[in-house]
Amino acid sequence: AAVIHRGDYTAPAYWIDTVDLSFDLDPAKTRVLNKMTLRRNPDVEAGPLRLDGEELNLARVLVNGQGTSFKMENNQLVLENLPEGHEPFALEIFTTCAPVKNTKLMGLYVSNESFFTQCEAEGFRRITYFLDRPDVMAMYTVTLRADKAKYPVLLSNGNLVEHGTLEDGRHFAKWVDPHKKPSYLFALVAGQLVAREQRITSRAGKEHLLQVYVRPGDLDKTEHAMNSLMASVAWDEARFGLPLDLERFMIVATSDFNMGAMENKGLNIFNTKYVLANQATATDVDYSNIESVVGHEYFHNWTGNRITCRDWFQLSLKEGLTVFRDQEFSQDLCAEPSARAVKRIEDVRVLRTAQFPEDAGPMAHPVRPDSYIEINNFYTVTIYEKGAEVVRMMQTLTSRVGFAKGMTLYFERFDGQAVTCDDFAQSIADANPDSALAKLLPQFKRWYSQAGTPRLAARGEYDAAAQTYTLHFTQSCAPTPGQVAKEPFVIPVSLGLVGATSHTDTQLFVMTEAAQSLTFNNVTEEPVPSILRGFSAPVVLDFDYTDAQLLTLLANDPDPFNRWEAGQRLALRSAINCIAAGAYSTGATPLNDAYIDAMRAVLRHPTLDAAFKELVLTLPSETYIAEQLDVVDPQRIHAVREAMRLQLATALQADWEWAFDAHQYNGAYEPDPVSSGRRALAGLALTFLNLAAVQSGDTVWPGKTLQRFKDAGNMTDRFNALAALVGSGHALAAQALARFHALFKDEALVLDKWFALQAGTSDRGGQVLPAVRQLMAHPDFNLRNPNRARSVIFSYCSANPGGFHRADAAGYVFWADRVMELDGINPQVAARLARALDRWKKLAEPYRSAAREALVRVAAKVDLSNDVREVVDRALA
Ligand code: B3K
Ligand code: ZN
Repeated sequence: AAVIHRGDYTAPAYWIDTVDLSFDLDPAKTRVLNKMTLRRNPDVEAGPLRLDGEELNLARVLVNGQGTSFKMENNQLVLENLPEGHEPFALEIFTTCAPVKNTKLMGLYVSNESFFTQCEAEGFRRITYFLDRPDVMAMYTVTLRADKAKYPVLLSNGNLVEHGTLEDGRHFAKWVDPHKKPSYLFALVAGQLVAREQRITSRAGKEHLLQVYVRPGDLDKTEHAMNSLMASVAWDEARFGLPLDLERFMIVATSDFNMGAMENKGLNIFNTKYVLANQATATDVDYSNIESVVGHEYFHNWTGNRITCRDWFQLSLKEGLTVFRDQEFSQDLCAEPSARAVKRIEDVRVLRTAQFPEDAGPMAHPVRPDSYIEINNFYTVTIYEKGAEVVRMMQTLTSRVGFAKGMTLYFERFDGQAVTCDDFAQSIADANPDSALAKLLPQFKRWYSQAGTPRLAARGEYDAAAQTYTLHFTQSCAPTPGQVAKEPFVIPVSLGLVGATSHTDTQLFVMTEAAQSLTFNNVTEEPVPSILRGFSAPVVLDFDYTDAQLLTLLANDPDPFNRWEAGQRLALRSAINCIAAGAYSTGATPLNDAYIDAMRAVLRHPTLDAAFKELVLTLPSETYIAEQLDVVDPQRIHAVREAMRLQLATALQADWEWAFDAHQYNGAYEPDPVSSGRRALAGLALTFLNLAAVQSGDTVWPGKTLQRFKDAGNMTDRFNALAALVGSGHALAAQALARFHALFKDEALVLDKWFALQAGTSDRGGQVLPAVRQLMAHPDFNLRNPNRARSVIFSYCSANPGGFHRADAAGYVFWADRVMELDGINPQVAARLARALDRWKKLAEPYRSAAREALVRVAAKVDLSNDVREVVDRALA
């Protein structure tokens, strides 16, 4: 397959100004009439028109109403005899496609007897022949025709300008989008749907209609999505002065969707997982995810849609920026500063457990990649989450007000255009000419061009006589595929000094060289440095803290992020020491008394909030521990972490009992951060109480947990109780699981949780894989539905290292079989699964050889998709 290079970008030979699409919707054979006006691009040498198309049946091509000659060249319709000159001409293309056969869920497809589209990145070419690239922006008019009884609702982008009935029980709707857009933002929906509606008035006094469309029966689960949408509209106006630019803004939910959601102009299409919620079926985490994703897609309306990407190498221009915006949105919705910090810790945890491994593995790529084979493989945590960190550093280097000014300049310069990451960075810098960003811009942009996670090493030196404290910093970055040597990054280091009784204010140190020092004066006692507060840069910080220093930070650091981080470092150190010593047998006690006492102090702390306590008392994940090691024995990591959990459970038993009693609350359900923090801590307490009970043979807590499972007034408490029973391996788990299934057999999203819990549960002697095979044979399992496939297969292969990495290689055999099976159905989903073995080269034997063998078996399949081929070839390279 062809490698596409960023350096090869050329502007298109033609522009498409208008598109008039008519659809006769039919699941087996949908007819698409595409009438365009085009003109030659005067800035580009004249050449043929090459239109992309995939799995289409071509019936007719007319140029200015006349038949014309054309040829087909690898999925392109090539027209050579087009009118000379630069006048616009009309091109009419008539094709058909088969939505019901579309299992890739790209282009036009059928889900639950309704029609949906997904066009980003290159799905529009599966609907009609087109210049399917984001720098071709056109005005769209869309007419939909379909059977009225089967498809009463007909939606597309923009405004509904006409609708009516046709012969034979059919009807039509005509939509005009008032904004020009790239093809990847096109959408249509047709089916039996109902909407929650809300009229709002913007700050500027404009009226808008907001709609959330779902299947009949799901309307009682749309209130939270609508509230999140209203909050998003208000936030973007208040924080960035960006108003809603449409009369009507629609969200539609579908249960068959490859990813989270899609920001089609005025017609966002969502995975049901990120729309539907009520207290009986959704957890606090679901509520919070819905708020983020609704915000994220809405914020794309400006960052992505009004200004879009020139080419797909610029993907982080819209994705990194929009993730940054949705993270800021969720933080700004928090009433308490401590809740903001909790959100920051959660975001960093995602970055470090998913993006750092990506940046250290075979798929490592810069935030602005240099090449790809399949663009769908580059919707990654690097583009999204690391991209967001790069934008966050720009804000840190220009201030919050300065960054907002930069956004304003960006829209003044580029509204309505398809641009690059350079254009964005230049705007932020130019609006802040005196900022550190403006002074360092060329070097700062290495964050876009160099892959890999930089390491920032620091060493402290205290001079008691001179009363100075000096921090000596060095930075480095390991080689990544295709990039051997790296130049120094601009690293904004937010820091302060913490003493036994006092501490300095936070200051910003901007590191630019390979080695640099910073001296503090008038330091009267040897301090503990609190470095990288709030995780001010996406780097690994190496500082040789003593346990005593970490305990000081955990107790006294005014920065909540570093306070949490100190606890994580202590736990990580115990885990690594225990793994290295091989002392991982049953009964091992990796944690020392000082750590246990410190955890008790946090748990019982009178003023810290519950959500923060829950984060501190959650041990680093097996994946995160593995990332710290050069050679990974997943079973040993699993055993050590389990021993640590058991130790926390038993040593703090009385404290967990107190924590559960103090934080369980049976009043009205509210998904706000304070109440959900309380539920999270009560849930963690139950988990530990059940672990301890299984160990001691106690029956009281498992019994109480089962009762709570039965009585719970909301899904968060109910699921936490179920998970506590299942996670402890207690015999009561089986009946709770059966009851849960019976209660929620008609709720697809709840069944996904039921499957995921069992596939992701702690492995005790290899029971998970046989259970996973049984789950796949369950009547409710369906490999074609991405949510369901993920709930079983990904929960096992990607989120259960202790269960997946088996010494007998059966986990890898299962993985290879599923990758190949899924590849025949949905290559995008298969390629995500293929990444579960990204880090195989770090594995100890026998895992390493077995993992390689599984990868080789997949790579040997002849008709593999480009998607999976790119992933496995890079892994084996
Ligand atoms: N922009 C979409 C991603 C579409 C990916 C297609 N493979 C969702 C989002 O980031 O908002
Ligand atoms: Zn996005």
